[in-house]
Amino acid sequence: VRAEISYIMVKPDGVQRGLVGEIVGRFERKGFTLRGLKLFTPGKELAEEHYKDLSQKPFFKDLVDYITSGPVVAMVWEGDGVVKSARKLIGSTNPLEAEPGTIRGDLAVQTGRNVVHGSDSPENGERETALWFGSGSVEQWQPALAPWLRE
Ligand code: DAT
Ligand code: MG
Repeated sequence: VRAEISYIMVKPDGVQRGLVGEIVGRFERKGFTLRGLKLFTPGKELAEEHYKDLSQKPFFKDLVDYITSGPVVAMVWEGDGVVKSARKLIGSTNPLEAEPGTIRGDLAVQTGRNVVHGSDSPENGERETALWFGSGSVEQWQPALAPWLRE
């Protein structure tokens, strides 16, 4: 079976606020495997495709403007159950409702500036990875620590 992957992104506010290391570190320390990482400013077309399920929402334009407002750090993380676990590490969409200890709970105050994205299903993990990295373009490697993380 194919390894589960999640598309995780530090949004422009997270990059501007110098939170990249903090956020990457949380996924590293948890024990997931980094498969891809790049910094760049996404275009409107990419942002709209990424958030296409929300295209009818009143906040869609603001959301696309925000995501395209500066560089993001696009990442792919792999691991058993990574999609659901990453959502837990990230916390609720509204940072004021996110539990302390989560990224949004610790580092953000507003839904429109919630510093990080995480895929909501394994299917979307694949879809978003293909969208942001191109299919087949993420690295495949075996961390030397793997036997110390999984029996
Ligand atoms: P999540 O990012 O937790 O998966 P989502 O997929 O429902 O949340 O929405 C994507 C992003 O859209 C979210 O991170 C911030 C923005 N957003 C969602 N609901 C919003 C709202 N009610 N008002 C403003 N922005 C919203
Ligand atoms: Mg979502």
